[in-house]
Amino acid sequence: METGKSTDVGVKDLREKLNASSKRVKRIKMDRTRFSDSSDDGEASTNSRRKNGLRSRCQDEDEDSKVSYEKDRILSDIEQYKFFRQEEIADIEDKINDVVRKADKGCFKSRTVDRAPLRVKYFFGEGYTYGKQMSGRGPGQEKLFPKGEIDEIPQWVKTLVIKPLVKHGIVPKDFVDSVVINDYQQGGCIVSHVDPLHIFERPIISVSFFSKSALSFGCKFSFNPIRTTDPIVSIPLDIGCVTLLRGYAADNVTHCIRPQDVVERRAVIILRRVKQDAPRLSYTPESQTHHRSYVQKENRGFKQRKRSKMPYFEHDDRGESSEEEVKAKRSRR
Ligand SMILES: O=C(O)CCC(=O)C(=O)O
Repeated sequence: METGKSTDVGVKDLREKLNASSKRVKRIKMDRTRFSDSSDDGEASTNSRRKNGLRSRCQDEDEDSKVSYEKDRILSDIEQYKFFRQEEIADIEDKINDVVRKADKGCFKSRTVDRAPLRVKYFFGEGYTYGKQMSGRGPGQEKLFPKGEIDEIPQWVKTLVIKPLVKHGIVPKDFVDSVVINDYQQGGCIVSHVDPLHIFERPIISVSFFSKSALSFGCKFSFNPIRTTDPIVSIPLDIGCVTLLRGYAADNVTHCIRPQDVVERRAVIILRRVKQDAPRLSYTPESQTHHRSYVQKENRGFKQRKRSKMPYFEHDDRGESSEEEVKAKRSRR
């Protein structure tokens, strides 16, 4: 039995309370038509199939209704809220800039900061191996870093971000023990992934800053040059907007930030809770050595990339979401 850990159930309870006092929280009605989704292109390709006489009208209708059913399932497990005021947003953005400055001065532990050319990740509270850091790759292999190897959650995140979420009944007190700040430059992205199911409880909460973007579901990425298929559905990520993913939206479909949806600098604070039984690396001289050499290699690579030509995008290998992506990447290695 889990002790001392609030689970989804606790969140639901609080949300019931929240519903009772819904005047305090303005729930954003998700505009399901504002963003492009696969239905437009779906129609185009459906038309061409019709022309070619490859499929019957019934098959097309079946497919359309499957897509719209999946869209509905995704959207029904997403919540968005807007309650941060302009001044609060500005304060949080200042604090994010402080984090960037501190990291540039080398004030954080090495595993707190993960740099890539068009996005930097800052881990607080808990961090985990992903992408190239993993000896065994692929979803399900991620492990938490040993306790103490990541900087603690900054006090400002607790006061300015988590406290208001608790106050508005969005998360129970003490739910969040892992905070990640992603700082994207224009054209930065996060490839399609599912946040590791064995590492993180649901919901996954995020708050967006600096500029608007979009969270896309069900895209497939291909690289060199980077391209994505059309999403099954995209939702807007406005400045200061809080987004919660759970259920189908969190577990059964991948999500991503597409490079074309980061039109200027953008940051997001991701707030999660690690599972009590999440696998964790132990303190071993070996893991330390492995990590140190990984960081040195990465830093060298980063400097070289910076010196030569910055690539158009950066992706981490996290959440290789489809067989095709895995195969495509392996064939290039
Ligand atoms: O940038 C975002 O809003 C989402 C980022 C994300 O999904 C992740 O870092 O796991």
